[in-house]
Amino acid sequence: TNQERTFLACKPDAVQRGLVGDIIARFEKRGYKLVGLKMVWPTEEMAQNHYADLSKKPFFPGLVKFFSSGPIVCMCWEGKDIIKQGRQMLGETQPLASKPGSIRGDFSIDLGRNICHGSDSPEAAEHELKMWFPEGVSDYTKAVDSWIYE
Ligand code: DAT
Ligand code: MG
Repeated sequence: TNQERTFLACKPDAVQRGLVGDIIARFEKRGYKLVGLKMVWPTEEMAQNHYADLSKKPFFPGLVKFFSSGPIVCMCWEGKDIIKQGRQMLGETQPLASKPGSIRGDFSIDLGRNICHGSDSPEAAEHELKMWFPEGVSDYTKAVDSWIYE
């Protein structure tokens, strides 16, 4: 189905470094549909909830502090296979292991400053979209879709 949706975010480092436009442009140019977009400054509690799966990890406190250190840009992207494709377009968690051409491989170096987030499964996407877009997203038709999908 073409209607799959995922949650992607530009982390505080991406906002500070002025990379938001570049990140959005990659998904737009590929042909995916932006259906939700907003800036949010996460509280520590929101950061803890977002990364709840990692709460036992030694790096969790630092991760929460970083994620709540400034505004992030929350996005909902829609399209065929977007959950998996989105992860591939981000690159590896470790920027040094990310290929050139991926967002992390092109724009970042350190693990704790890897500039972007993407849901890693359909279950995570559903959970994260509910958390960051409780108001819902925009259902609309994109006129170019017949030039992107056959
Ligand atoms: P991803 O962001 O690729 O989904 P993740 O969910 O495993 O990766 O971890 C969330 C973030 O936590 C990751 O983007 C950077 C940070 N992180 C992950 N593993 C880490 C580690 N071993 N040391 C420090 N920070 C780490
Ligand atoms: Mg993750």
